[in-house]
Amino acid sequence: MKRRNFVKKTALTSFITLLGADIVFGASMPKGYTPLALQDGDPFKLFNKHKDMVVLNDKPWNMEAQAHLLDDNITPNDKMFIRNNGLVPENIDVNKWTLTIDGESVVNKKTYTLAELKSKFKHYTYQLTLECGGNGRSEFDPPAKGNQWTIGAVHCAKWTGVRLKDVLEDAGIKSDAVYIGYHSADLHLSMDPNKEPISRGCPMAKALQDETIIAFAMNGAEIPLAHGYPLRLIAGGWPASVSGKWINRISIRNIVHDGSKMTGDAYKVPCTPVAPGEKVKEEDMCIIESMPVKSLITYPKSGAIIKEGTSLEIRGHAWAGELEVSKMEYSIDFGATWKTCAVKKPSNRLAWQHFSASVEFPQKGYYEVWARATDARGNAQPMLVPGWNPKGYLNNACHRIAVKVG
Ligand SMILES: Nc1nc2c(c(=O)[nH]1)N[C@H]1C(S)=C(S)[C@@H](COP(=O)(O)O)O[C@H]1N2
Ligand SMILES: [Mo]
Repeated sequence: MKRRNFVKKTALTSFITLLGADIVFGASMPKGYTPLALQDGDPFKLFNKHKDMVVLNDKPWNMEAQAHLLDDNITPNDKMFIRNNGLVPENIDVNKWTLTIDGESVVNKKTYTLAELKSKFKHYTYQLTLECGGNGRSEFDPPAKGNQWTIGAVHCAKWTGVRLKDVLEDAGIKSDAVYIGYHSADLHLSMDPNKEPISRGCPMAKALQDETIIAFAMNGAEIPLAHGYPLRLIAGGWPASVSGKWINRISIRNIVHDGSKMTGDAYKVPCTPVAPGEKVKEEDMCIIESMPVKSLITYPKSGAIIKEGTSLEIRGHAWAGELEVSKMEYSIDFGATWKTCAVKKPSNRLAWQHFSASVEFPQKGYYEVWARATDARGNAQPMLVPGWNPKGYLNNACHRIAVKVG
């Protein structure tokens, strides 16, 4: 038998990862053959996603959740949105995967294998909220280009890894360090290996926080391929674009990181409010840091019908970037009056918080339940779409669901 006629071991490993099951006779699969279960390119099967997830784009893959899918306290893989800027890396060989720490402000450039990272540094597990900066973009008027996210580009999974701080300190941080920037294995849509789809980062203060980790596990298992397998940076509470997937290099920079999607107007908003549609000069745009206060009603699903005279138990999650949510309210009269919801403490800093309330309706008819969170500094969610900005970021308007009584 000629070995070259058979599927390569690396390809086999990635098929097994995608399928989430061992291919028992995988060694006999012809070279270049794609298992049937993956042939149709069905993204739901491909990424193990729930059938109610909504695909926004397939080149690159982008899909979002619906509010009712996000009801779990800890988001499982099948309900996590996917945001890719490039092509998912193929043929990942974990035994050869390394992470290099370099940059102008590193004392000793270092390269770690996955095994070294795992054995050398202490492991930590945190539940961390990741929301795409463009979540809610679809509501801006005039519209902004880009994925038309509604409300579903947020998740709060449990990540396990080593502290970025411990790894950076092991390599040594020079006193002139201001920023870190990640580099990843995904391929630019143009297939040009010299172009990076995305290479973002954060100031040293965020990089050195306890909860900023280099994760190798999610919800107690390997990180799913679409979410950054085998190694991912996680910086909860900041635009999820800071949380680099498939990372293989982190640079300690003596300037604000200038990688792909750090420059121009990407992930930036006008430093001071502008009129809808206004052109904004690059120097008047500021990099988004902590995400604003926001919440989602995850139960019931919008369109719920209940009997007259019964109360409705609503629940959901609220989050506020680097801050805690201190108050959660709901309204059944389009925001004229508000009542308090019970809101729990987060499981750890930067995890979303659960809220619930028992809602009574005065009579038969159509209602909307609106939810509003307020952060520890007193910032409340706006009832309608907030400050327009050219790229459609940071829409934290109150979420609402429709309810019919009787
Ligand atoms: N390497 C890499 N990391 C990335 C991205 C990407 O395209 N490539 N997308 C970023 C953006 S814009 C977001 S919103 C989150 C999405 O994370 P998720 O797909 O796990 O939900 O990953 C971030 N990290
Ligand atoms: Mo994003």
